[in-house]
Amino acid sequence: MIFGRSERGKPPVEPVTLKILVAGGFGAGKTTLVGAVSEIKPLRTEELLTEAGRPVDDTRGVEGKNTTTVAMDFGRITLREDLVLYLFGTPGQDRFWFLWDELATGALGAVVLADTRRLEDSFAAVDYFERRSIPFLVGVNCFDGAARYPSESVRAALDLDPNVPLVLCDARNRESVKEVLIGVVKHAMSYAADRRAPVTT
Ligand SMILES: Nc1nc2c(ncn2[C@@H]2O[C@H](COP(=O)(O)OP(=O)(O)OP(=O)(O)O)[C@@H](O)[C@H]2O)c(=O)[nH]1
Ligand SMILES: [Mg+2]
Repeated sequence: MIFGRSERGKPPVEPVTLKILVAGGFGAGKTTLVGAVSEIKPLRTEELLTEAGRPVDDTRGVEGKNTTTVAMDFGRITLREDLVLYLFGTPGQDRFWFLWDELATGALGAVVLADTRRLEDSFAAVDYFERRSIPFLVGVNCFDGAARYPSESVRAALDLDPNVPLVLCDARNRESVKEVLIGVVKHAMSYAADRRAPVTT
């Protein structure tokens, strides 16, 4: 007996896997974001912030924080049955910057998490992706008690190109983080499509 296409069971789909970086300043919520959406137990490389590190670890504004990422966070999320994201959270402190190039290799796009109380901490991440032409989206992590600013002011302060998306999010909330990740995938796809488009004169 011959089955029509619709009668055959759907063949298993081989998902496309994409690598997304989660960057931003110290304590912006990168580890929290990866942990909020990952469907596998996230790999973390947290070390305690110690008294000895006080002169170099600037914890102003994040006084409750007692650990920091020293290598990376790693997590995975299936956005659709045919689309899986591997998330790589970067360390936030300057002294671990040498790891960024390694982590950025092969990344489709990036999320720059920003905390409006320490916006200047995200300048370096914005510069990093701009210089390497890696498409990125800015996620403003709305911490409790932090003042809310209009998106336009945050965009101006970060000197963002008009085509860079900026969204408000809560790094602790799975649905909110999913929106951010969908946003970065869409942005990276349209960025890639624009680059492929033939130049007409
Ligand atoms: N209120 C609130 N707290 C948050 C949010 N995101 C993170 N936090 C808290 O802020 C602190 C810093 O979060 P982390 O996720 O460790 O920040 P990080 O960016 O990974 O930090 P580094 O790896 O040290 O750069 C933690 O104590 C979190 O519980 C948020 O959206 N709202
Ligand atoms: Mg971290």
